Amino acid sequence: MHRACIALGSNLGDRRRAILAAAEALKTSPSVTDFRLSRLYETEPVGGPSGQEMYLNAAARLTVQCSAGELLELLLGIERHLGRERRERWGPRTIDLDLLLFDDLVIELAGLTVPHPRMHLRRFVLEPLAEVAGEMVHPVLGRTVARLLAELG
Ligand code: A4P
Ligand code: MG
Repeated sequence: MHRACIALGSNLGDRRRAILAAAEALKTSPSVTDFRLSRLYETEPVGGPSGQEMYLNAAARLTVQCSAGELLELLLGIERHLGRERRERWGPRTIDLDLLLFDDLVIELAGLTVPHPRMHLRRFVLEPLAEVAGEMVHPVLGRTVARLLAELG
């Protein structure tokens, strides 16, 4: 059993529906138990081209029986499934699912970096995450999610 945290984001189409559909897909996946989703936060876009729509962001904490690599595959599969339904050609993505934390593991593979390299810098990640996993420790920085959020200033 492993404890993992996921960031969910959408700035295209029915954002709320995309986030709730992704959450439901995760929650009902056979390898997932103990799923908890934060509230949804409307946030200003950070980076990327100007004139982007506002994002809707959330975070989830879950317990999984699979590996981090298998969990990433599950996330990418859900992204593909939801993106395919409403994706505009070359437009922004309907749903972005990032693996933030996986137990206290530090993973640096070609297709998977955990903890997510920018999570500690982003309010749109830390604020929802603190709601569901405030006590979880960032294994590289050695500080809890709640403390990282407080330190953002
Ligand atoms: N990958 C490696 N590590 C991970 C991980 N821990 N979790 C690889 C998920 N994926 C990981 O991801 C590209 C590849 O990264 C994946 O195929 C996987 O093998 P992607 O999601 O297709 O690309 P991306 O979204 O452009 O990259 P990334 O890193 O998710 O972007 P960012 O930096 O997270 O920025 N502003 C607001 N307000 N809210 C947002 O949600 N999101 C972004 C995306 C920018 N600004 C935002 C928001
Ligand atoms: Mg992503």
